[in-house]
Amino acid sequence: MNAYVITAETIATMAGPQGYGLILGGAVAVSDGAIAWVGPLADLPARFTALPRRDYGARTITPALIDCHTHIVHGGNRAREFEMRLNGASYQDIARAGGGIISTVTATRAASEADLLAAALMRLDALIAQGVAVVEVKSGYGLDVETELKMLRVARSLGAVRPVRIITTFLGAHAVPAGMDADSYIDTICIPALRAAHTQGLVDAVDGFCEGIAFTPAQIARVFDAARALGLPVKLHAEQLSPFGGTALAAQYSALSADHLEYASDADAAALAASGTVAVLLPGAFYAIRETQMPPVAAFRAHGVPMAVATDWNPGSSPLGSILLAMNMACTLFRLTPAEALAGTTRNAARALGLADCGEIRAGLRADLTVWDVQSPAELPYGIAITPLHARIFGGVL
Ligand code: DI6
Ligand code: FE
Repeated sequence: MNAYVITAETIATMAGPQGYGLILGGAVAVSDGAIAWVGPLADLPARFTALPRRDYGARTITPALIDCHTHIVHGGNRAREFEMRLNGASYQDIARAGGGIISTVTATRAASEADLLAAALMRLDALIAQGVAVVEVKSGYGLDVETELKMLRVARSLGAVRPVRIITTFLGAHAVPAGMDADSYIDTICIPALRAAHTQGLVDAVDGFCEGIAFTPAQIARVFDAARALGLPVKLHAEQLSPFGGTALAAQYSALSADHLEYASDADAAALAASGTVAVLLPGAFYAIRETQMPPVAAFRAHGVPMAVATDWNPGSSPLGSILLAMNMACTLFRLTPAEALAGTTRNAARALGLADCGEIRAGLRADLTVWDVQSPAELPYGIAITPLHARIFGGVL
């Protein structure tokens, strides 16, 4: 049995419905990859007192971070479109002209599995270096059966070569491929691809892009019905660029999360609260496309909707490789409190992925922990492009 105790002046357990769950002068006992006990060192039970101990002194221990919305498997980049936007084109203009998501589809289809894996590993390593222990990875740049499966295989293999947990999401309903109409794409490619990916054990959840430049709520509902028939949970890119009815649809299907939500309404917030759906805020996309409509954070708070924060790391709307910067942006741009931002990448991010075994420091959960060179948890979202990671423990392994 591999068992030990770590101690630090500050532990933000993130346990409980809100706040940091702070313990000052705390200890965490780890046994066989799980958290066996957490509390003030002075109360450490006798059965743990003889274990090897590591004292992290004035540092802060938090749960390891969770990035619950990424697109880190993709070919190519879209720096050229960044230039076009800086010369006056909008994100939607570029999408309608066959650029945008479709240009990444072309690059992803052309890339070998080995090249996709190498590129994704560089991105994953950047997240791991920031204390991330769980990363959600979406497909959606294939838009044909073969390439959607290729993306999901690459995503799955990431978890075999790095100490990180990968949650895969099928996002076949991401964009309409050139030369097809949306309805026949959904019925003849997207849903068959989902069934094939599920059969091969490649899918943990199902997502879609519900938007004027992508799919209607009725089209997404067909994908969600197929997911439900396979027993897979759903989530949705909703109300990112316009009010389009995606959030209400997500709530109707008891989605794990509804993501983006800039154009969500008070009624949408009430619906998310009623369905227990997490609102995933993606300030990197808001920043990169210079959106001005803010997600209704006050309504989420008022209705008690749990809020998560993620990078949305993708080559178009959010080439953001930093979960800590996403937390800073959630505070600075969306006015989340630092405690909400940290809950957004721990407790609530776990919930957004349907994971009950991580995201807090609590007895019985996985020992996915991070030790930071900071004296209070608010320093994590406060710093801009600063990574004060001191140590990362994954499944009890330092
Ligand atoms: N919303 C987003 O922000 C990403 N996908 C989506 O549905 C954008 C993906 C891209 O521009 O490549
Ligand atoms: Fe996204």
